[in-house]
Amino acid sequence: VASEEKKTLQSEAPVSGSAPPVASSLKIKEPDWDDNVGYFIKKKLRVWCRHPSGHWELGTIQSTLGEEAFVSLSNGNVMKVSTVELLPANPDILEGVDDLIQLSYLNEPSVLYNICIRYSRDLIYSKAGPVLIAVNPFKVVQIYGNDYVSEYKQKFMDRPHVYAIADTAYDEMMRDEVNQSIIISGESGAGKTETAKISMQYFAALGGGSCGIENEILQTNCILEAFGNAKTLRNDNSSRFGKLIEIHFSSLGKICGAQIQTFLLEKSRVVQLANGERSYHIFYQLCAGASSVLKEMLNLRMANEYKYLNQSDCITIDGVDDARKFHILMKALDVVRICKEDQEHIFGMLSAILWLGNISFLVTDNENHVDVLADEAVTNAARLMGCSSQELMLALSTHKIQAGKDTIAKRLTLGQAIDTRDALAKFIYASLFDWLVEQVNKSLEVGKRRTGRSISILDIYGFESFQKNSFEQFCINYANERLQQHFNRHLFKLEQEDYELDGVDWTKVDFEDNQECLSLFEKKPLGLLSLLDEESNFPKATDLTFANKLKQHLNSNPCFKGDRGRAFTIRHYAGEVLYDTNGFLEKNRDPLHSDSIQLLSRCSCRLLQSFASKIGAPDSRKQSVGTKFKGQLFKLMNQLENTTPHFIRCIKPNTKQLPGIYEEDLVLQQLRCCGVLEVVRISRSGYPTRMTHQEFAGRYGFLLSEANVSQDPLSISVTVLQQFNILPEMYQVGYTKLYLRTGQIAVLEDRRKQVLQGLLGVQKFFRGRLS
Ligand code: AD9
Ligand code: MG
Repeated sequence: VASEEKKTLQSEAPVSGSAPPVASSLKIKEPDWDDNVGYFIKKKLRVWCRHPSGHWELGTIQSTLGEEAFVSLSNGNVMKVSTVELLPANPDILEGVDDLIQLSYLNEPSVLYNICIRYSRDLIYSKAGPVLIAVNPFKVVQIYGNDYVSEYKQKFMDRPHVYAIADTAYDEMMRDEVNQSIIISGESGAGKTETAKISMQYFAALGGGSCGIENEILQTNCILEAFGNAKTLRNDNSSRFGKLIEIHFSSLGKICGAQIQTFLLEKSRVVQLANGERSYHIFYQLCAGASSVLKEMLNLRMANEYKYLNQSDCITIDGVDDARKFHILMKALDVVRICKEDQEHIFGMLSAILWLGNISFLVTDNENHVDVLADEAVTNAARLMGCSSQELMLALSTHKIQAGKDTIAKRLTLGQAIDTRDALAKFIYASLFDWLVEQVNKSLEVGKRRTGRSISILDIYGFESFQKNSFEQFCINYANERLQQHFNRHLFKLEQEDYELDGVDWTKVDFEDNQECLSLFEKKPLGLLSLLDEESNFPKATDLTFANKLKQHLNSNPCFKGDRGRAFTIRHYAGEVLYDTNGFLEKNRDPLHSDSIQLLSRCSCRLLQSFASKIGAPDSRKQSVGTKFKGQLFKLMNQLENTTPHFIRCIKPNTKQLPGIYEEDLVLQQLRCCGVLEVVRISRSGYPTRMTHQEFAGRYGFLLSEANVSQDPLSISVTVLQQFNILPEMYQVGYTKLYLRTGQIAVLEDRRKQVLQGLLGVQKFFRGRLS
């Protein structure tokens, strides 16, 4: 039965890279296309026609016959296609525009092509209305550094760029005294972390660059990446935690401190690796880069001698020098003022974890009970932790249980002993990570935290859909649902509410609200997280009983679908994902036995004692991993809701991590997932430029030829619009604001400039005459 179950799981699983089902509303309608085929033929205008393979090609229609068209392609061939397989293409002049909303036709091939053309010219950034699209170049592109920072700072450059987003956030923060956020999303390997670093570099450069607090903030990247990133099959430097860095600015606009929050580090990676992947970089860096003195002090060996590291046949990364990285890391630790003694503690802890992984067990009876093999692994681990080998061996092979007044030691089976050992290693690593973040934060917290002048940068794991999806993907995708809602609410809901409040006539644009999917996760008592907690607390429960419980209670929810055996499907905003509940309960409980906690609290290592006291404190009723994560996300969303958000969507152009390759299907799937096409549609059908009547009258009122009879800003505004022949469908007049369609403000600005230059000329003329 088990193997049967496995088969169905795999054959039905959505494969990352294949297009998820997309709601039909995402298709952009071209209202005038059906009537215009004739016009396209007459004028020999370009069209997109779809190959049977699904791939789109440019061509011109030669003739039509009923429902069929003959299209001549650029390679000279003529293709016969059904007219439903045709879409209008944009005129040459719009090829590679900066902002997708400038395109006349917004169908999928047009959007894909525009981004592709730009990518081939190394223009990796584009706009989709208010959203920045960043396509990963997988190579060095010469568009960063101080010269570029000043170009953007001085607004000499208007090409889309992370710097432009950072600059806007900064200006809005200074102008409105409202906290800002830059929210970066995208698949694994799409470039989120690099983009976050590029925006941090921008802010650091504003303050003069490479010294003091600015440098400290930049150095945190290398520390957190060493401890929280790892090589995966998708990204050689994959972040295995979520991160929010909040940068604080003084009233003069200089950086005066920062705080980092991290989310849900993937602990399982410390003890278990998929083939071809690595554990956290720091382990390999330490083994490769430690001096011989340090090596001796820590009983350190080569990376390939440790079971936690050698199990995946992957010790090095092409093009990465771990030893060099270790030296850079040590310098960074100095910069954030982690003293040498603490650094040694950190390295000692890492070495202890590696030796724990080498501890092996001997089965001593036919009930599978074990003893710990007393070898150098035990001696070294115990020495580094600051306990005796005896104590460590006991804690790894027995559990004390209370029997009446007596405590008796129950011997562990092989499986239990391995779990106990691994749980200890994971706990030490995760605690070390949290402790390190705490130390970094202490160092970054310079001034008192001020509100109204901060910019937060969020770099969180993107939506994941693999062949096999487990508890980790469950949490990651839940986080992405929350972020997607924030994105939707901000861009669509607020937009519409704004219009309505101001009395503007606005045809509602429907958008996909994912509230239903979020409720599926969060509802009490019958939501995924509550049911998971309930089952985790139930001693006899198994992953299968959990799956059955979900099916029993949630099958009526449209976002949920029970599957065979332990599997279930969630309809996420970005597509369906099939989860296997195998391991859910254990990962959600994340147990550390009280014997292990006691062992740690008796260790002479100060750090281990403090880790133990945190978890062992009587008031620290242990929360499940899922519930804790939910709490963290709520806090995060609360924080973000009090900021003006700026969104960056990173796109991975290929799965090979190579430059110059643009896989259309892969890009399209990502554009659909992140709602970019939807944003473009809404921005375009709306009125992206808006100004209060005061602002508008103040800026353009003087252009009126006759002295305006009224002083009322609203009538001035309307008169300006009429005098400059702005067509009525190009604007809407609200109670408080004027709403203009794309491009209209440029006409007025142009006119204003001309008039001002004219006035300036007249002034010069008179000055010349007077002097
Ligand atoms: V994950 O979800 O953490 O696995 P990210 O963070 O989205 O992922 P990351 O920023 O790590 O991806 O980018 C992956 C790799 O792409 C980097 O290591 C760089 O080699 C490459 N990259 C990304 N952005 C740029 C860029 N702007 N310029 C050059 C880049 N290379
Ligand atoms: Mg990353």
